Amino acid sequence: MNKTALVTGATSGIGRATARILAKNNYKIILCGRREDRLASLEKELSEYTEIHTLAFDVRDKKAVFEKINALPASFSNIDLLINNAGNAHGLDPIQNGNIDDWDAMIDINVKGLLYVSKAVIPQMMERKSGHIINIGSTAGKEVYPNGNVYCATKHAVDALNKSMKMDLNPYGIRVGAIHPGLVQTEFSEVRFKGDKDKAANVYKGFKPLQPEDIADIIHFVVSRPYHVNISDLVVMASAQASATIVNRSS
Ligand code: NDP
Ligand code: 8X3
Repeated sequence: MNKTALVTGATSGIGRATARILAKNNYKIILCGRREDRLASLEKELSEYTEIHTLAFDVRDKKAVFEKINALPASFSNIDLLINNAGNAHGLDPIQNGNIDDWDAMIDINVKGLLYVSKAVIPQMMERKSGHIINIGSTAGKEVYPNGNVYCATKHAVDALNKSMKMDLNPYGIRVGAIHPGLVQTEFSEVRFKGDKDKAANVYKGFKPLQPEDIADIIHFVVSRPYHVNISDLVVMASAQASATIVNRSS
């Protein structure tokens, strides 16, 4: 029987690329995100390969998260694979100039949203004593960089939650692992810089950044290992990147 994957943040970037590779590898997919037009067009694209179900909700909306996931049709309700991917950075300011709405958004989406979705999905995994959760962290969850403050804090939280989930869910046979990418060329920087495309493009200038498909490919590798193998913590950067602040832009 084909496995079922729920992918948050499937309307763009890493989540969309992951949905695509999983669909082509026989997973049934639950596509999640807020932008319904994008969910619909991805559903249309991927229905050629597999069964697709779409769920439009904001991960910050606790009630909606539980209502939507609890109301999944029977054919999608046993989720084998949860990809906790939805998230963004909002702003890049020194702490003293930080925008409180940006801080709220990052904490509410990247940390609390991930927790809500996990809480909604985990019980049926526990019942079946099987499942796999992939948390998308970041190199920002392993080191901090100037002005990254709250975004880095949320990704450090994802790193901690990943480790904790792995311990707590261990008795239930549920695999848990995180992938921590460095710079990936997605809509991430456009969101961070509030639609400023030039500023966003500068982030990826002068070197070959990771592409969302690179991360999706790694996610597929991780989830296709035999059951006794759990890749629990994986950092991946572009070859030109050595740390959050060291990027060889002449490459
Ligand atoms: P994108 O901006 O391209 O995609 C972000 C996705 O998250 C979208 O599908 C968006 O969907 C969804 N999302 C954002 N806010 C919400 C919300 N409130 N409720 C539901 N869904 C939401 O960025 P990436 O693909 O790059 O980011 C995906 C993950 O990867 C994030 O967790 C990010 O922190 C992480 N990451 C990114 C890196 C990068 O350099 N790009 C590096 C390391 C980690 P919609 O707007 O439709 O709701
Ligand atoms: C995204 C990578 O370096 O912009 O998490 O924080 S970075």
